[in-house]
Amino acid sequence: MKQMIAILALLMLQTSLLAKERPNVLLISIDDLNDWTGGLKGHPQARTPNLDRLAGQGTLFSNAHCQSPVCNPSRASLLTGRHPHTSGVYFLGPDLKDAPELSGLDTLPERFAKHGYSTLAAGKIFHRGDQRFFETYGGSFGGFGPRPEKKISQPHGHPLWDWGAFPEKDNQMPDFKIAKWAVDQLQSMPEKADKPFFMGVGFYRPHVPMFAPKKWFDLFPIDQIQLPLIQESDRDDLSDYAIALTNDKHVSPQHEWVKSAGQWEHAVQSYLASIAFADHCLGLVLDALEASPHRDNTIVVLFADHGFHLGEKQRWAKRSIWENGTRVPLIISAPGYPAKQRTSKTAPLLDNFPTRLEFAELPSDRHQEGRSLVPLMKDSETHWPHVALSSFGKGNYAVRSEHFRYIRYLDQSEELYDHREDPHEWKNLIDDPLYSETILKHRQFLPSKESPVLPGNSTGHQAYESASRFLESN
Ligand SMILES: [Ca+2]
Ligand SMILES: [Ca+2]
Repeated sequence: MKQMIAILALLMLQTSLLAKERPNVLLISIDDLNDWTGGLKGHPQARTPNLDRLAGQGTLFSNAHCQSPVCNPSRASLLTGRHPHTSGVYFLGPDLKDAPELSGLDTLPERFAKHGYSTLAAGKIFHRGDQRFFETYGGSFGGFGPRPEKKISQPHGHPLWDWGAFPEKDNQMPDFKIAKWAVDQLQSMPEKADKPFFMGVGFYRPHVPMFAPKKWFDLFPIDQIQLPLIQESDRDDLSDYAIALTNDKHVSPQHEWVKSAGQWEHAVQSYLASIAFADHCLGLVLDALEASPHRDNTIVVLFADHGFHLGEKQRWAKRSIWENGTRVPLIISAPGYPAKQRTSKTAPLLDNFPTRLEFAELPSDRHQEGRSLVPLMKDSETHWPHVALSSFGKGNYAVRSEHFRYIRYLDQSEELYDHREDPHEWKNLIDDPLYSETILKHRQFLPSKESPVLPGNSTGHQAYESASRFLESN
């Protein structure tokens, strides 16, 4: 008996030692941030010194893409490692716990908790209900933030759709409070804790309303704002279905309205200001990590959940499977891995789950639909024939490889873009015989099995249903 107790005690000691040696994980998300960052160069005026600093400490995946251009399905996919076409969670609803394919699965923080991590978060990591998935949840601190009594710029439409300088001070902003919460945690967490930590920090800007204090707007004088490059005839080579799917029944403003109301520059300024503010909040957290005893034993992962149009293809916001809708920042910094690294190999956000498991030396999970990105962090030029699949409703898919984007919609219309020559995706090459082999190759990545769309009444559901009127003629 004594011997058994001694063996047990030794085993427990070993387990706790192992746990202590494991790296901490800091998972940072930025809501609705497209490629307007210093590293991705989506807009020449984007000001993101702290994202750039983090990229300098690790690997910037310059060709990273969400699996769905909507918050809920993108995050559900990343946090469970399942594609939307596997789960049926294609749109803003249902909640991942109401999807039969996902309800019994560990989410990423739950998996880490099972393996001896303490898990904590504040802000928006999951689309909603973060407190269900973390042992400690600091709060949303007001989420999308305070709003003025009267809308500033867009009087009509969805209550969240507005932009302008508001409120007065940084400390009135939820993201600032979330950053302060994370700073407090990093400062108070002892160096020799019993368990490593998995901390989520989810920022809400630049998601609408695109509000930030005036000083962030002052960085981008309105008379110097550069509008996104667009081609007036860009939509002429798209199917009616593609245009309807990405415009009809959407809650975002119509591009014609934005232009005629003289708001285009102001909205671009507001997005840039919101990004600069979110980046500032990120900087507070990075400073605290660097000043803490955890700096050399913490993996930092930063992602945004999907892209955002600001007039490109004559449309606004998310909910498209073009480059503007799917390209996101993804940065991973890990102790012992190269710094200042950049790779243009394709990285789906879905790969985050298996990547985290490998870093923390937790058992791999063969049911994961992504793959670990660790080989790319060891050698950014390694052979990587993998693609990112993004969907917007069953039957609507984009396949993004290193150089191409191939799209096929439910009406069977298709698009192909060559990013080596056409970074704005202006020229649909689908009928160009020079690309027939490339098209065939990309078609092979379309899923052979698709879950039906789980019901809901979101903008995505409505747009998807509305666009279906074009199917009858085919
Ligand atoms: Ca989002
Ligand atoms: Ca075009």
